[in-house]
Amino acid sequence: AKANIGVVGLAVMGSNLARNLASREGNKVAVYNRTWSRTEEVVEAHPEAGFIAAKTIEEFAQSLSTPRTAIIMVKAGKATDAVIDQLVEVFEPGDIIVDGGNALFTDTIRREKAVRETGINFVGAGISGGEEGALNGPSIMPGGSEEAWHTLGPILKSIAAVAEGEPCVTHVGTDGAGHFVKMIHNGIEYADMQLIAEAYDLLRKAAGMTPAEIAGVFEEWNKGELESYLIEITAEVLRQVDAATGKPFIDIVLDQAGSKGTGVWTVQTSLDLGVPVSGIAEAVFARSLSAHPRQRAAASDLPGPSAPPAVSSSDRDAFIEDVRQALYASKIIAYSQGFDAIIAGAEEYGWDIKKGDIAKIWRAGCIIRAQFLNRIAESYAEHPDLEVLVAAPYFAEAVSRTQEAWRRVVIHAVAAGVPTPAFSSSLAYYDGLRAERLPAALVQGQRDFFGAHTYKRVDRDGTFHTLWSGDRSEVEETGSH
Ligand code: 2AM
Repeated sequence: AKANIGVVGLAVMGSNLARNLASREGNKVAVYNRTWSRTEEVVEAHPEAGFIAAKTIEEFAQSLSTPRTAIIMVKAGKATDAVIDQLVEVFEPGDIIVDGGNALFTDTIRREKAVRETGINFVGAGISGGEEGALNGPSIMPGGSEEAWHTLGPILKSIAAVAEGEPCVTHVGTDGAGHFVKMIHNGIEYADMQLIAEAYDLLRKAAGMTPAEIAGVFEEWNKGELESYLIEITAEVLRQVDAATGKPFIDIVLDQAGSKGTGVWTVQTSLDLGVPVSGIAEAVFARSLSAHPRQRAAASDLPGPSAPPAVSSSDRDAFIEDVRQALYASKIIAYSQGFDAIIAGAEEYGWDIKKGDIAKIWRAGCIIRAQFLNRIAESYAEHPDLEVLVAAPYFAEAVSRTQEAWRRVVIHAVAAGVPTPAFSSSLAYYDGLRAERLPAALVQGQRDFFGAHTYKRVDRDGTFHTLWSGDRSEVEETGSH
């Protein structure tokens, strides 16, 4: 019998995805890896999967029923292009090549265009949830054509995580839409993690709590509106004790955060699109700052506040509750900004992205999975053309209820000298967004003064310039601009 689906690239993500596919009713899975010994290893370790092992790419193509469908799970970049080139040689028009790696969406747009010329379908699919998700059910964000989705949809639905009875996969949009949305997912993940880290830092430094005590706080928070995978694992990380030293695990970990680039891509892309994803940007910058040990050493003697405020033991519970509310409000802003980037990307690249469906497929299988996403899905279901998520009734109410605590926490952090870039910038964004008048008017005045960049008036249409170096009268610009 031939296989209905194949996997190319059998490192951990690829072999786990292949095993997940094989475990589902109706699937027969062909596998191929550049290095044959790895294929043998995977096939021998998992006889229950009944893999068809291919030694060559030709054999792989022959082992697949038509339309052939193959998921590439190799390192993003050159390896992906190399495998696509190989598959295009042995596949036929109507067949489907899926890139399940973490490709940059503009690469996916380029590849889709090139592969389409051969009559073969190319689908860039974001797959979230890491190794565990690949094996037991990831959240999957496929782009590509409707035609490809018709064949691929049922297969991806069979392996995706399930949230409240619904598989966490939807056809996101054409060409690079899936990888774009996966990128934004990772950006939101950066912001969410940084916000949680700032909450921890405040409880530790401003309230003087131990990691174990803070773990207890996160366990409590996980029972309420903050309930999420990231809050849950934060409690576990903070509970962990280092076996070698007996110290809290958190205290033996070098405080320099790494990254693999998707957060940076989100910010770079958002800068190009003109979307203020300030929470995500601060999260990326916070990791960069942490990873500059020589600069940090050079600055380590610089002064902090001479009289930092103390949180007395009788104030502690109120402070903890304020931090919880600040975290919730900031988190709403992070997601609101992420969805802004999705709206702007969809507009720029011509994708019809259903925001509510995106929130739904993030409810399970991926790192940002949380109850909270149901509220986002509901908001977009009620108001599909919502201008900005934070203004949806549910979130507007939540922010109204938490904003005073949010302000107290930022004030306290500033006074105590505890850095909270994501809390602070989210609040600044919120106040900027809701402001009746912004000092952007002054910036426009400055731009007109030094560069004759012109301005618009609040009271009538047209484009104007003031003769700053002349008699300072106003002239109306005509046509040519
Ligand atoms: P390998 O086992 O032959 O190294 C993760 O590195 C996965 O990507 C592995 O399955 C690896 O195959 C595969 N890979 C890396 N570079 C590749 C390339 N240029 N062509 C094909 N597969 C590649």
